[in-house]
Amino acid sequence: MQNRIVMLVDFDYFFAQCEELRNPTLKDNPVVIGVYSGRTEESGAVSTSNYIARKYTVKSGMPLFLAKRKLEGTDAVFLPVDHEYYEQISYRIMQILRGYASSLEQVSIDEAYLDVTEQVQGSFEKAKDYAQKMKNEVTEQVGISFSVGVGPNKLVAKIACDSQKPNGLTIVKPEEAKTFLAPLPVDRLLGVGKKTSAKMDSLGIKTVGDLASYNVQKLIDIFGRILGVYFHNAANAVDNEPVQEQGEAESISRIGTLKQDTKDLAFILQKTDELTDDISKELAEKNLSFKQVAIYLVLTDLSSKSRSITLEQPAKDKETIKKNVKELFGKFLSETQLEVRRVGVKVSGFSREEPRQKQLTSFFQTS
Ligand code: DCP
Ligand code: CA
Ligand code: CA
Repeated sequence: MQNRIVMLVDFDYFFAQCEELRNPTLKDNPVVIGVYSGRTEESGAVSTSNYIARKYTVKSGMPLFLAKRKLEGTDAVFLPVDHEYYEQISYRIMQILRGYASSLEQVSIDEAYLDVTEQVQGSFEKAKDYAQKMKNEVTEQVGISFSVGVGPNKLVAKIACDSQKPNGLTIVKPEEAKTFLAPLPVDRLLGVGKKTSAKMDSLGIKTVGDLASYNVQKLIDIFGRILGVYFHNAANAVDNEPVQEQGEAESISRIGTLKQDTKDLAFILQKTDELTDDISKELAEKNLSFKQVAIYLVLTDLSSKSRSITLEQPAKDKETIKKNVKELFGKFLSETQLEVRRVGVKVSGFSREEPRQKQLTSFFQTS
């Protein structure tokens, strides 16, 4: 295979940066974006925060009350997620980035891989100026900063990007890739979770370097052929996965009309459960996980409303949809006097489980 040049772009403190964009006076304050569960005014988790808030050790996923405590005495600003607005900004940036690549693979609302091999004629020197030009254009056109990792494949580009944030530009040339990965803990590799890293630890494998020099046949005996070969290759910075356009729907939704107008939660949930079963089949067929669950409803005065919730972790099961739909409707019904006529359920924020079986198999065959 010809030498490739792959970039991973990851927008900086994305939801919080979007909020700063529409209200620049926030820039000097700690900013925390919260996913409010709605149970009480305080309950919920931190979606993300700007870097000023991070100095006070605020982290994604942390309970909001804890973030509040850490930021006590500061002029911190807490805002709820506004997913639609972030989607719009994301879309505009992705459109600009597309112009810079032969192919672009969006992996989440704030991340995309770009294959720029042809654009920079395979030169890592040129890639640096090229990435800088891309950053400048997005800053000028949209006003959002991002970090970018440049490497010979997706695996190296991703880890390069993570190594320097925010507003980073990190280049790892093919000949530097192995040394670059070697000191990192093994769980930085895609597909090495808690269980696997504990197992590796018991084998004396702590770093990616340890894994790279571990006997591949032993890895195969322990983890099976597909995973064993994958771990061996990944640790040695070998990754032939192409940058693939997804070209897929960004959400899956179903909508239906109730047999009668109602304010009865149980009656509504009968309908939304049917819709959810249907959505869940499509998710399974496409092997997608989702990060957002939304409800849509039309009231008796024909006004339509929607409410959504962002999960802390991607999920793929029906029960998660049903639970969140129930919460969203429960909350909504307590706030309105009108009856509901039509209801809808939507999931979005898709990702695929990684490493995918298919991905690993093709990896195995080509390496
Ligand atoms: N997000 C979330 N819950 C999490 C993690 C992230 O809702 N537990 C959302 C908010 C983030 C967005 O996804 O803005 C992108 O996630 P990143 O992990 O890329 O984090 P940020 O972009 O916020 O920060 P960084 O500058 O570290 O990339
Ligand atoms: Ca980000
Ligand atoms: Ca990200």
